[in-house]
Formats: sequence, C-alpha cells, structure tokens
Amino acid sequence: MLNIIIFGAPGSGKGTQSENLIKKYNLAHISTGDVLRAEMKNGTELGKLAEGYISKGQLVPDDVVIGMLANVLDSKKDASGVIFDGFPRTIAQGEALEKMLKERGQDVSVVVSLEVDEPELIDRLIKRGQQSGRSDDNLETIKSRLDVYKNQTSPLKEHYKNTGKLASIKGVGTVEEIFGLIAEAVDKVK
Ligand code: B4P
Repeated sequence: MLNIIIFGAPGSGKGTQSENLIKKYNLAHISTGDVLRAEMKNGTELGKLAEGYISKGQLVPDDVVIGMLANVLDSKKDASGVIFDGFPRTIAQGEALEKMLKERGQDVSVVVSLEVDEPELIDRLIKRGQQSGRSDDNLETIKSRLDVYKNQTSPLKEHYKNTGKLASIKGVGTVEEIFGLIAEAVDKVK
C-alpha cells in the first residue's frame, strides 16, 4: 500500500499536485482542509468549531483532526494507496498517523515536501483569494498561517528526514515540471 504524505507551506501546491498524483497512480485522497471545509459548508458542529480556527489562520486542535482522520482512513481501506494532503501538520499528528497506519499493517512510503519561498506563497494565496472566497485567503490570515507553518508544522520535516523518507522538491516552476520531480520520487518507493 502506497502512503504518500504531501507536505508544504500553505500555497506550496499540495492540493494542486495531489490531483495529479491521484490521476497518475489511482490513489485515494485525504485532504484534511477539504474535509474541514465540507463540514463548514454543511454547518455541522465540527464545521462551526473549525471555522473559528481556520478564519484566524490557526490549526484546528490536534484531538479534533486526529479523531476525524481515523474515520476517514477507514473509509479508504480498499484503496491501493492514499495521499495525505495537509496532514500531518504537527508532530502529534505525525505520531498519530504512524500509529494508525501501524495498526493497519502499513507505513508511510514517502514524504514529498514542496519548497517555495514566502513572497511566492503570499502571491499565490492572494491570487487564489480573489476567486476562491476562502475566509483564510487574505493577507492578515495568510501571514498567521505562514507563522503557524514555521513554528508548528516545519519541525516535522526534520522528523521525516531522520527516517530517510523525506523527498524535498523545489515547488517553483510549472505544475507539470514540479509533478515530474514528484513522480520521480514516488516511483522510487513504488
Ligand atoms: P489546506 O486546505 O490544507 O490549505 P493550504 O495549506 O492553503 O493548501 P492548498 O492545498 O489548499 O493550496 P495549494 O498549496 O495547492 O488547509 C486550510 C486550513 O485548514 C489550515 O490553515 C488549517 O486551519 C486547517 N487544517 C487543514 N488541515 C489541518 C490539520 N491537519 N490540522 C489542523 N488544521 C488543519 O495551492 C495554493 C494556490 O497556489 C492555488 O491557487 C494554486 O493554483 C496555486 N499554485 C499551485 N501550484 C502552483 C505553481 N506551480 N505555480 C503557481 N501557482 C501554483
């Protein structure tokens, strides 16, 4: 079972490249951002809770996201592989994912880390905000999302580097060029 984590700052191209991975390798997609936005749209209790964090550019608490992931993971149990897009975002989430996979006789195959500098990230998210209507794609919230990434999410990179599973990829260029590099990294572990 191929388990790919796609990792990177907000706006680094995780969602975009996940779509290409799904098409090429026929994988199931788990995007915690998409799951949370769907809950917000449906006005569920979880959605209302998540909205308060997302609109401020903060992470939804670990226990909420980890609890949510266990159910989502079971719904994909017949897939030949899974892309984890935007999860894990903290060390605690990384540990929880490893435990959940281990309980199912699986492991993380590769962690694709998309490297993009901050001015480019801000530019992309501002542009997306002009069309997406997302409550978190405005300059103030983007800045706090980038701070959260630096402080809470990027330490995970060191963790995956130590396990030898990290593939750092330059996330600047055309979507196709970047995908070529990602596919090379995935093919090595397939
Ligand atoms: P996410 O939905 O994961 O949003 P994101 O980090 O902004 O990345 P996304 O995948 O959408 O964007 P992409 O880089 O593809 O999370 C949203 C929020 O939900 C978080 O801030 C948090 O509050 C909450 N959340 C989610 N998961 C959580 C978790 N595990 N724990 C706690 N909280 C959680 O693309 C951005 C833009 O760049 C697009 O417009 C795209 O077209 C463009 N782009 C992509 N590639 C490009 C390229 N090569 N060149 C130019 N532009 C490009």
